[in-house]
Amino acid sequence: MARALITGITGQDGQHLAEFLHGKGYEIFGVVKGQNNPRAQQIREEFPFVEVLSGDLTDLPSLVSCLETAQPTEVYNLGAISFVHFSWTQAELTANTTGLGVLRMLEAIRMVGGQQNNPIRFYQASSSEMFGKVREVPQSELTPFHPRSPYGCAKVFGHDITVNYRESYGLYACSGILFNHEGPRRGLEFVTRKISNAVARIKLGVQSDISLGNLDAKRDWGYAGDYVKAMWLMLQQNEPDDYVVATGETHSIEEFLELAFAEVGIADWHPYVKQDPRFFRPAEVDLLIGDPTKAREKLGWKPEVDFPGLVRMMVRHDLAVESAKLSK
Ligand code: NAP
Ligand code: F7E
Repeated sequence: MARALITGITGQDGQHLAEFLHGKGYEIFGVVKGQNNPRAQQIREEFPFVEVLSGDLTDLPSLVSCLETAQPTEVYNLGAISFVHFSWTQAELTANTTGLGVLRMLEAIRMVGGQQNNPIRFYQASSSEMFGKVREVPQSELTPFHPRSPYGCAKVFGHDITVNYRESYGLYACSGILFNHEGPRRGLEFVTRKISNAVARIKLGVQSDISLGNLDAKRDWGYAGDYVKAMWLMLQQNEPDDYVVATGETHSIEEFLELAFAEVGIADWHPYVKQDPRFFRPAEVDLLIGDPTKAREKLGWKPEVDFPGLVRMMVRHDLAVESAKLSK
């Protein structure tokens, strides 16, 4: 039976991936950090088919122990300090978790190995943030990296060490260079969910406005539910490789605002949006747009949810959640 070990199970992608792999009949183990992490209980309640294991990407013995218990056929390394803005505040923690954490997991895999004739396959969650100050548009697997944040620098290390371990030790190790992907499970610190949640609350009269940073930034935004399928597909190929996963379209934050407010019947968003210097970054990534040709041609992957569909899904979800809170 296929067995998957997922780090970052409490995050957006971990939850989508667990749901997807469960549908494929996998036995699933999820790594949760901390001695009393409140999100562990949420995972046990919402995903009873996931066996929760205690582990931390900054603690090699705990990763070895997780692998020994789970005996996985596939490892998905989704755990990370993932909020770019926060990575300037705790750059060392970010380097240790998001960067060195990958090396620790690769070393743990080398130590534990996997079943004979069925070595562990490894997926690394690389990021479009590695392209940073982009050298070309759109960005493909061959575009040079120029990260613009401690997070981006840590992801470049994680990416390079994954490629290096594949080339040095013959591990089946893949890096998915994923562009932004969102959805109702997105953390409230990220701009799309911050907007969808605020729009719902403004519509319901419990919030008057929203403060944002740089509105000129553009992102290639897709739906997280689509992107976890690409992760799985990468581990089902004959040979390990790296793939850009993206929609190939870019949209501005202003376009997101336009569609989100329109969804609740507000035609002009300007009176509700303020700009606050606290939400600007020391260095910015202005124009990310991915070229997913290789993923389409080799994996047969394509996104199902388009940009308006994504905004609609997020706003409707938050409207339902916020309305339910009010009626309690
Ligand atoms: P997320 O929602 O922020 O989840 C991050 C996960 O990492 C959480 O489960 C968190 O656990 C866990 N984590 C943090 N520190 C850890 C540690 N020391 N040891 C073990 N686990 C730790 O992120 P996401 O959006 O699902 O993204 C998944 C992965 O893809 C991340 O590596 C992210 O950097 C990468 N990525 C994301 C995107 C995107 O657009 N979503 C795009 C490209 C790449 P707690 O809940 O306990 O904090
Ligand atoms: O910012 C601008 C901000 O925090 C998007 C992570 O999953 O995707 C994500 O990183 C843009 C930036 O995501 C606010 O300056 C304006 O230009 O939603 P975000 P991100 O930085 O793109 C990549 C691919 C990852 O790998 C990461 O793990 O929006 N922006 N005003 C704002 N951003 C936030 N968060 N809050 C604001 O108020």
